[in-house]
Amino acid sequence: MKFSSALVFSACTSVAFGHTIFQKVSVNGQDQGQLKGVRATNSNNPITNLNDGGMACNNNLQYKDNNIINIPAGARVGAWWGHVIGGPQGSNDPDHPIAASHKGPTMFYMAKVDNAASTGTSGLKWFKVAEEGLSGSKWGVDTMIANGGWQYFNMPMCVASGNYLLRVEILALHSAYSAGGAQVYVGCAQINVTGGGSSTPSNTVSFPGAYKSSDPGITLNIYSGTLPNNGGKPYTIPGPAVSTFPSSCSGSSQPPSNTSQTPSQPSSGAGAALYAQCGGTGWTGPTTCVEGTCKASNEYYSQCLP
Ligand SMILES: [Cu+2]
Repeated sequence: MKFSSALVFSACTSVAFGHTIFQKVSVNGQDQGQLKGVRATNSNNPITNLNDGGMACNNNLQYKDNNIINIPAGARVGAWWGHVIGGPQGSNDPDHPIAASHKGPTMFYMAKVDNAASTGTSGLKWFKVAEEGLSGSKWGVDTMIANGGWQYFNMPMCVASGNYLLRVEILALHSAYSAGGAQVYVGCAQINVTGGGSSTPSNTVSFPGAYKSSDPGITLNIYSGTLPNNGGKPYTIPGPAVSTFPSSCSGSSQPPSNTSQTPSQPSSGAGAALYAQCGGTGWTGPTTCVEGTCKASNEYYSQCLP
């Protein structure tokens, strides 16, 4: 029974159970607003066909507006995931932001576009700007859950200024022991990088096309006994290497002095905005809500909900 231990962790194969949806962005700790400037589906089902056109920015986009989110080069950028649109499903949802069984890497890609609000997704050239795979027994997904659904990266200082689609991805590997079992969760944000340089990476890929089921990081059994630690072996994140950028770039502005490696938190004494974080382990920001009521999703994350 090679896969018996995997089955313990793979309860989430039925519809709408434990899946997740990307649905908002933060910039240097400032929540940009629920469903603002993002392309989000209302289905939390994963994509499992690696040739699906939705591999770029998902399918059946229910939430797509004309907002473009300004992001200074060097900013700390967050992408937020919830089990359903708005966050938890019901008042006590252990599968928000995603079921803990859904171990796997998290990634960010970007593609240069003329107009982030209106562009299509076919033919785009995607470069990877960040990834978190497996470290010891901790996966990128574990970090996202510990952060209350937030997945972070630092916008490169010298990336060319201008419009991009930002592709946010979670790859859940709990059922990846057979081909077609890896679950791709993906969504995109419409962004405009300001104060950057002129660097445009050349190691780009296409979505669909970048991943194959024969990739070592796509079809594999991550379980050793009951531990989802890939048997203690290194895990190879799919896709290209993270792009590198020059350490200094002409024509760029200096980073704001308050840019830090850790997310800054809203300091307004007036309370958190609707859907913003209002509590949880380690939270030092506002614990009251300007709008809505502060409700705990789990020990790590409370959120202002209507
Ligand atoms: Cu799931």
